[in-house]
Amino acid sequence: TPAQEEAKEEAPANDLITVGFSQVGAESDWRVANTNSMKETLSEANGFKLIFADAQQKQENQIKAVRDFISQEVDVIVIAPVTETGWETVLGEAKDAGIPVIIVDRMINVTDQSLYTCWVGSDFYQEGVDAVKWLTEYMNGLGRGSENLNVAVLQGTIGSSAEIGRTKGVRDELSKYSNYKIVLEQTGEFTQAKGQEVMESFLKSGEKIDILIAQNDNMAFGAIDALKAVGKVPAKDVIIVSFDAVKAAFESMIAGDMNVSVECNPLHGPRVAELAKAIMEGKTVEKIQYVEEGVYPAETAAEIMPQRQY
Ligand code: GYE
Repeated sequence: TPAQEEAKEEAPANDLITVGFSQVGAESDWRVANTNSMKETLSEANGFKLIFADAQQKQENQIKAVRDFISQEVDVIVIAPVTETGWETVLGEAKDAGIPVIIVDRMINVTDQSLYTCWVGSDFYQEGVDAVKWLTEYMNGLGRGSENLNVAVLQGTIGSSAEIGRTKGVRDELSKYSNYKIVLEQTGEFTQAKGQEVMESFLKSGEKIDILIAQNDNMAFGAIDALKAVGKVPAKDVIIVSFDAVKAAFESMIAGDMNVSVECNPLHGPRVAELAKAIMEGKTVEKIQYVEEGVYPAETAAEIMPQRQY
């Protein structure tokens, strides 16, 4: 692209910005899209040398990776943290080494805000609220708005911002309605396999389930398989509310298996590239940056699907 050509001219090969990126893992379609976005943008053509480390969903691996980045004297460290807590020590080491840290996607929970330079990601709490706002309107539209409705929740990785925010947003918004009740809630680790397994156990529990809220699309896909396996019709017998809005979720909605997916945008690469350049030029950057997101119900899926980038 012309932009890449321009970047190439500006950044001679010996001037590449070295970025160490500690990624959560490859647990979901969202994650794969996030990795691709980072790899595509933090390319040599754009003036970067990217060192990529996959943590396999384990924070201890991330801490090791960050220490490696420090000893390799990278210019910038980027972390998509698995969980919010447990970052003080290693970020203190990065600070002592004078290496700026950009946090992407999930947040970290530290008292000393100088331990990272900036963060870019989603408002997970708002996503949870938006999901329930959509749900309650939808149930009203079905004429079921004042029924006693049982909700099952498949949570993401416990202690991750995406889980914490969505859980709280959903609970707070649901608490406004006395007829909605969360009867089952368990983690499916954000993976399809675990989502299916936990949904199977939800179904075996004998609880009546009217609505499933899966904290990401991949767990919803697993749950949909579990429902079909016991002869239930997903999106009808059990309303399916999900998060991320990856391409496969649009396919699932078009197939009639899912009712809604609340968007979570994984395309952080361009934003991170800009931030890394600005930081290297000594500029002050905004500390907290949220990305824009929408809500995509099944009715709009066929029309919107062709425009989706991930
Ligand atoms: O929703 C899920 C992924 O942190 C926003 O992590 C991210 C979440 C995303 O595994 O699919």
